[in-house]
Amino acid sequence: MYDSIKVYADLHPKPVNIQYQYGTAGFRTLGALLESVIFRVGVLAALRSKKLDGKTIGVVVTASHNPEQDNGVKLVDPRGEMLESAWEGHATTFANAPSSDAFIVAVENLVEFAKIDVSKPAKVVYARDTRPTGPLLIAALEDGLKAIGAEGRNEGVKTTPVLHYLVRCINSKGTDEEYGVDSEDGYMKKLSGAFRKLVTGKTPSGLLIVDCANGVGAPTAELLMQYLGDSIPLKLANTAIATEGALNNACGADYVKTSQKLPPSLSGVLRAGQRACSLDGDADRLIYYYMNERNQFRLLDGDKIAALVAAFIVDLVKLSGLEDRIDVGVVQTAYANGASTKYLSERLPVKCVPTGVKHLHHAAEHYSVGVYFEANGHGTVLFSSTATTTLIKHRPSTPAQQTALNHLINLTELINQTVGDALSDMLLVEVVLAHKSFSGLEWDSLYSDLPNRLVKVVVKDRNIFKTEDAERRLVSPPGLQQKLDELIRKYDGGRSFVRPSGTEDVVRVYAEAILRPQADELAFKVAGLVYDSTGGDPMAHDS
Ligand code: G16
Repeated sequence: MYDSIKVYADLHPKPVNIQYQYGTAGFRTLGALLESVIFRVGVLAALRSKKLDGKTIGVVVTASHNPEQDNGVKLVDPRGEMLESAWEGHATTFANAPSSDAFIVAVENLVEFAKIDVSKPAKVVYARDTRPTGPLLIAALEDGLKAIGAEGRNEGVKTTPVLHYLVRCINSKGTDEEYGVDSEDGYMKKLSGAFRKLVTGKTPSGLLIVDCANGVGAPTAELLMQYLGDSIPLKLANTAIATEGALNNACGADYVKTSQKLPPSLSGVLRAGQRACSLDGDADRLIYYYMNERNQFRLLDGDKIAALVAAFIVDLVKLSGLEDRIDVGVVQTAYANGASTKYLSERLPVKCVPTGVKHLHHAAEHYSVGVYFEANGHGTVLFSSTATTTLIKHRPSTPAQQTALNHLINLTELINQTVGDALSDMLLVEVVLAHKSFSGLEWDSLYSDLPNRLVKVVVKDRNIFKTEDAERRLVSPPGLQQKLDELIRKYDGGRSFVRPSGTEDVVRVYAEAILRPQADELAFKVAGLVYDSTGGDPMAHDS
């Protein structure tokens, strides 16, 4: 095995002078710099599979919301969740081994450290998004699998959430917790079937425009539309997956959330009162918005989705008579708008964790039903296995209870519980809007967002920024948090924090305040302090 790994590793040498880091969602940098990393990830995924007795591990080659020239890789554990964090360090060590010999030593060390029986089988299922560097990187991944003798299953171009779904289906096949049929067709049938049941007898809330970010969400949404038939009127926009430079460019969930405006391509298309949504580059994030009567853009972000969905589920749990047996909780990050946290905390338990789906997912597992959404639109709802069993075994005493119970059971099918899934979340939102007969305006009125601003600052070394308290406070560089505290105190309702991004080479600054100009001013002053304390790009710009 080691001889073969060495032969293949020599075909994918690590570029000199580059240090890789497993960040918020795997490795992410310019696609042209990732060949050696992806090869090594292939070997790592196979070792993880061997360690877990031949369970299938997932690999997605994607850089999600990042610009088209970037690429990256996300690893998926057997239940469809993100790679166990203890293995992130191993991934970083693998990626940074300077030579093929050093890489072999790293592999030997991991085999010994993790007590891996290398004679066990290894299975890896993989897919990629639509980036131009994808095919080359998939070839490198396949070399990694060949080098170690792993069985690979190529799923071609798929969304990240579809790949997560497939991993869980493959590993749960034939068990009590069978998750679904392990094919894209199985995914489509599961989601569309549950959706149709949930909206039976309800009137759809009008045409929904779906901005596909010119990415993999476009073909996937197009296919989903065939399964959904006339149960929901959808119109796809930004579907140019073959146009160079179009991916995530002035469109998509990240653009809309951070710039707080309509993708220019939808300007003039979206009429007053009409709602639309944007997916990101690998279709795991979702942001909604609508134009109000005065033709002003109104954002309905991940926080608003969490509020809408959590309230709906709490009501159904009460109506089905299961209030005493099923607790519902919400998980957010520091980016959650203060108004959303207030709204939700008055109704149910809310927890704040560091950025990254892996953190939210694990925290959400502590509730019978855990609703987690990042403000950027990345999130889902988890039903614990006990809660799922309770739903199936419950015998309601009234027809109204039965109806609510059926809805909850159908929601467990509609929601992709492995990871945030823009298309599944979109159908979930549409179900709630149809049940409540809500327009964008009524949904928006649940609470009023505090004005907020996100900016990013390019610094020499983002690694000097260390945080605590779920990333709400800086512990390094020394003294900077005290300066921030003094500044923030001057703003009515001011709140701000600084953290290094785990997906881009920047430091992110978030600020909110009671008034819009104050939120903007606070964000840019904090960015200035960040720059002054470290030496960075004075041109802090909108994220
Ligand atoms: C990834 C993560 C998200 C995170 C986002 C930004 O999203 O999955 O949990 O919020 O990156 O992270 P950071 O602020 O550390 O750059 P995606 O959609 O890009 O995979």
